[in-house]
This record gives sequence, C-alpha cells and structure tokens, in this order.
Amino acid sequence: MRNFYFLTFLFLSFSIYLNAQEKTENYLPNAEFDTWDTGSLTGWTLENNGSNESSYAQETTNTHSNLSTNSVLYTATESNKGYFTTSNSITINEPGRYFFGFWIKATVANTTIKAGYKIGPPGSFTYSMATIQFNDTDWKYMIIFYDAVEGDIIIPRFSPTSASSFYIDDVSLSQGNPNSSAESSIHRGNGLYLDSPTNFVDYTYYFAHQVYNNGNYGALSLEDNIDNVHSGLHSLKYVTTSDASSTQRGVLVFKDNDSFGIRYLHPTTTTAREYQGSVWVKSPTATSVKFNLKVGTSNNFSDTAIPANQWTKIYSQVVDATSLAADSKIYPILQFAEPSTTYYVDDYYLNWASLGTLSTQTFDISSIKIYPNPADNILNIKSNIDLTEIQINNLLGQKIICKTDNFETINVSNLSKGMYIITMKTINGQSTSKRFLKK
Ligand SMILES: [Ca+2]
Ligand SMILES: [Ca+2]
Repeated sequence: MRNFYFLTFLFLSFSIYLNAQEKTENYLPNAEFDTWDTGSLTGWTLENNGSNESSYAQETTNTHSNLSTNSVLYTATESNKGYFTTSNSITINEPGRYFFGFWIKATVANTTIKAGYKIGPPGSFTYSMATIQFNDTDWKYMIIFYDAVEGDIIIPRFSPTSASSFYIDDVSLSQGNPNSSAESSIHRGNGLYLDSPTNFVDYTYYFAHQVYNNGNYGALSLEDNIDNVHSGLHSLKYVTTSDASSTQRGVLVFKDNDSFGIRYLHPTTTTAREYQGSVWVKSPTATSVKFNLKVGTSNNFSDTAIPANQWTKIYSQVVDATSLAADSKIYPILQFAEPSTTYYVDDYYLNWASLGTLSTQTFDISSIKIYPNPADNILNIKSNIDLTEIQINNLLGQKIICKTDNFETINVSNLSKGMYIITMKTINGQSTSKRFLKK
C-alpha cells in the first residue's frame, strides 16, 4: 500500500509542477549577479561616482548562492560616493509593503554600510536608508522594508559610510513575505546593529507554534544544520508531541504581526484576484502536512502527503479573493497530525494573479482511498484533504455509521457481512461514495 500511495503522490506532484505559476516577483534584475558583460554587471551601476570613488568586481569565491557561481565585490574609497544601485528604477503599480532583501558579507569586521531606497518621482527624491554594522565577516541576510504608494519610483541601493568593501549576493525586492526563507533578519531603523538585541529581529518575530484545541502538540525551533535547510542558512524545525493526532494537531503559524509580520494585506485598489501559497517541507518519515491559507476570516485547508527525507513543495488551495475587503490579512498556517514527527519548513511564497490564472488544483476526490476491501475489523481511509463527515449506509440506504472526527480508521467489526456504501465529505464541500465488502 505504501508504494502505491507514494506513486500517487509523485503523479500529483508532477502535475502541480507543470501547472503552478509563481507570482511572487523579484523586481530586481540579475539578482544572483551571474550575468557580466565585459566586466560590467548587467542591470547594476554606480551612481554619484564622478571620480570613481567606488568600484565593483566579479567574485567567484565568496558567493552565497548554491546554484550560481558569482557574487559581486563592492568596494568604496570614501563615504557617500559611488552608490551601488540597479540601473533602472522600479515603478510601483501596486501599493503595499515591499521588502529589499540581500545577502551581504563584510571583508573585514567592525565596519558599516548603508542600504535602502532612493524614492521618486524624479525631482523630489527622498531616501530611506539604514546603517548596518558588521561585527564579523559572516554572511548576513538583511531585509529593509518600504511602504510604497502607487506611482512611487524606487531604486534599491547600497551607500558606503567609509572606505570599505563587501560581498553582495542574492538580492530581491518583493512584496508579501519579508522572511519567508526563515533567515535571520533585521528591521528598518535609524541604525541597524546586527548584534544589538534591540534591533535584531529573530525568527520568532515571524513564526510561532500555536496551541490547538487548547492543547500543546508541538515545538518550534530554528534549524541551522545545513542538511535540513532548503535555502540560505536556516529553516524552521517543528516537532510534534507523542500525543499529536488529527484532533490534536501541532500548528506552525506564520505570524499575524501588524507591525512587521509575514502576513500580507489584500490591497485597496486590486480587482478580481486569487491567492495561493506554497512552502517546502521535509520530514525523516513519510507523512503529511495540512496547509491552511487563511484569507480574511476564511480557512482554506489542503492536506498533502510527503515522502520521507525529500524536500517537497506543497501548495495551498487557490483562494478566490473577488469579494475580499481591502486590508484583509492573508497568511499561511501549517498543521501536523502525526505524533512524534519532525518537520523542516523553508521558503514560503504567496502567489497571486488574476482570477482563473493560477493553477486550479481542484482536489481529485477519486484519490481518496479505502482499504482493505473486503474489510474485516478496521476500514482505513487515506485522504489528502481534510474530511468533515463519513457515513456508512447499507444497500437499503439505512445509515449504519456516521462519524465527524477520527477519519483515519473506522471500526466495522460490528457490521453484518455484506456490501456497504461509504460516503466521505471533504472540507471543500465535495463528497464521494465507494462500495466496500464486510467479511
Ligand atoms: Ca550569486
Ligand atoms: Ca532558509
């Protein structure tokens, strides 16, 4: 049976990959710094560099990305000259919170750099820059946010505070999820000092374990064993308790944090749109993950099987937000129903698009399995989506068993021998009926 379900999973996974469209955009060009044109970095430039105070060079040793071979070495000779910026500005068509994220590594300890935004329109530029202090020469992940209005013209930039040099890699400007990669982060302020507890924002600012039915069925921590990390230096580790079950779930919340949380606010000016979340999960054992993409007050559950020891990208339902009020919150919740199980979680994305353009991953209700058939004492139910009710009727239509919880197994030992019909309803409102034989 296990092999059969694993094959089913592979098939579902494959079809999802073909259909899914990532809509969380990175607005920055050449973000891995891989494309160089005769020594010039495509998409990037130096501003206010009249006397060539700053320079940049192709770097192939001190790189951050696993999948690319280059980073950039940015060197300044004096403060406030030769800003390292994108060649073109980005015009904001959709108001909301934007996140400038980047990996950076000082070549020597105890130095600073400014990073942030030049904000237009031209002729009335303002600047939103943060000073970052490095006490060591480790790679750091930075996030600097900006609440943009429609028509803003923004240019992410680095600005030297002194003669200094830095390796920079894997930059992004995106909406939606400031720390979806579970890396350590900082927030914008007048001065950002990496090792200052008052300015350093750790993972608990974005992610939390949550009780379920007033019970505690798991624990959350930050994982830094690179074998269990999908991107960067960290992932999230969630371990369920020995009494976790479908009615006692471990819960990992991407926090609803009004000041700087991972949740996304549905924009004011947006017309018909749909949302879908995705996240990478790995477990040492074959198990499943329930993904609730909470949109406003509505819960939208899916349940996806994952194989053992393999990073697997799972998707939420596609949620229609046509009638969603502006500023409604959208954020993901993961639930875990298997006891004493470890889950690693990394790289959450929220994708959105016009109605009908995201992959419609309508749940294939025929994939719900019952076994064994014929059944003797126990009938097992295998479903990749939450069930809300199971009913067993005889062939005369009489209701014999009705359950509204504990759907994995049904005790049929008291049933008379013969044929029965089992009807299963899902949280999506779908239902399916199958026949089984009681021995
Ligand atoms: Ca790179
Ligand atoms: Ca990560």
